[in-house]
Amino acid sequence: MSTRAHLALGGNIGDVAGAFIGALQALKAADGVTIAALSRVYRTPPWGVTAQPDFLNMALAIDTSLSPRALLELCLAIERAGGRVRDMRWGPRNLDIDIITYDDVLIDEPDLTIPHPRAQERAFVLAPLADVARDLQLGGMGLNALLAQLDASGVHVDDEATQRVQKALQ
Ligand code: A4P
Ligand code: MG
Repeated sequence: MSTRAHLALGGNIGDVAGAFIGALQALKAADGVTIAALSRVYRTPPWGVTAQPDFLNMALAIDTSLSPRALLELCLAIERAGGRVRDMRWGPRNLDIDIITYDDVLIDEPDLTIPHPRAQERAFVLAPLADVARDLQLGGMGLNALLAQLDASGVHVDDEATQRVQKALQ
């Protein structure tokens, strides 16, 4: 039994593309997870706390036999292994892994909300997600319709980081 889920990766300290590669290799090696598709890597202006460096963001589709909670635990363990540094909400971090969707499952618990409650407002999540899940809907709306409501002008594909990640994951 396998479930399609979507993850979003972000970071803005240190070698973020390198941290993405480490996270993707760990996901690939994890029991019960198969990577189905990788988005391109995007360079994005900081959202929330704006006085911080640009982020790199990407998304992926996975097929998993893990429960949502086991998948969260795996993502948090990979963040920790990646040397996650986090002092401030929405502040700088080297690696952030968010679960955006888990099939069409809805979860609203203190430490786990799926779909991710802020994904719809974030071009840095929606643009990469559209690479791997063109027909996905969030809150009943398609990704492109959601993106059209947002200012995505600063969100650009980073070709160099994209090539580096794709090459490492071949
Ligand atoms: N948690 C609950 N639901 C989920 C979920 N669906 N996926 C809990 C993952 N985690 C989930 O996470 C804190 C806790 O959220 C986890 O331990 C888990 O139990 P966090 O990532 O440390 O949260 P945070 O940073 O305090 O707040 P928030 O809003 O979740 O931050 P985000 O969403 O991680 O955003 N700008 C750009 N351009 N690109 C970015 O990637 N990222 C952030 C941080 C701010 N600005 C950004 C970016
Ligand atoms: Mg997070």
